[in-house]
Amino acid sequence: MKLGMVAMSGVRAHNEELTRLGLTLPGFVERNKTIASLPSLGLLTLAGMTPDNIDVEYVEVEDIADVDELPGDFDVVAISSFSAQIKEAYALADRFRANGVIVILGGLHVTAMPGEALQHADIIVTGEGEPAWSRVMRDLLRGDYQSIYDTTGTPFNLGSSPMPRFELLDVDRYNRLTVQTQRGCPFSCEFCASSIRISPIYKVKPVDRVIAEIQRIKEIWPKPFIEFADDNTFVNKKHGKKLLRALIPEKVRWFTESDISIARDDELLGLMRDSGCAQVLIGLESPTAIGLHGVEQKSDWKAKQVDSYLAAIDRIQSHGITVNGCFVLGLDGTGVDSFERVRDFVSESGLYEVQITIQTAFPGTPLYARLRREGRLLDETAWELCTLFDVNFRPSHMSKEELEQNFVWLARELYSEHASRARKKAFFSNLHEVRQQEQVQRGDAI
Ligand code: B12
Repeated sequence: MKLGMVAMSGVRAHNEELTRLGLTLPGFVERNKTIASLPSLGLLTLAGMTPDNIDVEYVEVEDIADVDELPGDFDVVAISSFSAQIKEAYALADRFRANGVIVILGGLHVTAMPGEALQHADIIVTGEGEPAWSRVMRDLLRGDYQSIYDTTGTPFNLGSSPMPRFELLDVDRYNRLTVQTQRGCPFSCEFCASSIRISPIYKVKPVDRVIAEIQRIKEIWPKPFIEFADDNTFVNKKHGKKLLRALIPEKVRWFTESDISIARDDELLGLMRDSGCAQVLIGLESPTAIGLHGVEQKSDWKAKQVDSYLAAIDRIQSHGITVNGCFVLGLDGTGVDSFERVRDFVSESGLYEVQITIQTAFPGTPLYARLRREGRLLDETAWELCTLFDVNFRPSHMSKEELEQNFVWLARELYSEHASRARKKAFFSNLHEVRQQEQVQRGDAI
């Protein structure tokens, strides 16, 4: 049996002005180049638990309009995709099926919309892929399979994680590779469409397994840059420190996502620096409590942190770790003044890097359910708008057009060559000052 792992790849935006801007603004171009080339870790992971008697090939499809001939000579294909490209994934699946190829679909969108996905697949897997994969493969080999394998009630133990088959990749195509150290998040943000939707409980992968994955990557790429495909790496500070200590001898540069609480732990920050952390991405979401109220649904945690943002960014960056602060525009309660507030906060904070996105109602999220109830979704199944750069709902305190136009304005302000350069310069001069102060305190200057 020949199995094709087909990853939908590349980045997307429908907003034409923004797409045009993306081609010209240096900050935007740089960020897009960095993230656009990442492989599907989900498929590589499942490839790692596929029996040896099945031939596996990994293929990436960026734009189905470019696919004249279907890739490979497969008996079965497993297609991965997120909401933004799900319609393209369905079109591809339909073509494979018309050619007699068995199609398996799974992942975040399929878990949120199983009925829809089933119309384009022979088999769907909802929830995490690992608990179902061996059964799916066994049933396929026997020629007797089910149409739905639902793992939502059987959480996967990351201690049994298979080794992703990184060797299936043509590594020259990538500027970084991903490793996952955890799934889920202890917080519950209304808009979050990430791993919490398939793994409601926060869980970590044992340190030795993470290190084994990095060592495997180093066999095919001696000095890799690692992006942790995590949502919130350092929730458990004790585990985080253990991971960081084990990372130090690996001598890799890495990037991850975390919440702001890391700023309160100097030992953790020191270990992050010593183990090669190049950047940590933090969802600040809004510089004002207005936008943050109600975002985190368990204890309004995000709104409670906003007063500490400036000091926290300063603390993290003073350890030589750059912070990529993420802001969501169009949050309920925020109006047209929110764009200037973000711009001003970014320059006041000294953030090295910034990411702005538009609030997006992804299927399966509490936000989607609420906006649907309130009749505020512009089109309930316009999944192609789930790009984080397009508007798929009616904002509460501005019009859709105001949100779009001001977003483009903010992108111009933040990603101009001048602004990007000023942020980098400010980071290094602050760091220089911190180092000098430390020297004086230690008495080195005398
Ligand atoms: C790496 C990454 C990318 C990469 C690689 C994408 C790829 N081909 O896999 C790139 C840079 C290309 C990318 C692009 C985009 N991304 Co992205 N990305 C991520 C990131 C950081 C990590 C994903 C990951 O590797 N997870 C680890 C793996 C192991 O988990 P997994 O993929 O969910 O797979 C598991 C299950 O879902 C399941 N499974 C998955 N696929 C399949 C397939 C089959 C057949 C089966 C059986 C099971 C199965 O089994 C796996 C093991 O349990 C996440 C954020 C995060 N921290 O998770 C965002 C994230 C997935 N991206 C997101 C978005 C919005 C985008 C873009 C739309 C951005 C844009 N404007 O272009 C595009 C979409 C392009 C597309 N291909 O559809 C959203 C998706 C939300 C959603 N529900 O759709 C996320 C969650 C971030 C967010 N802010 O919310 N992304």
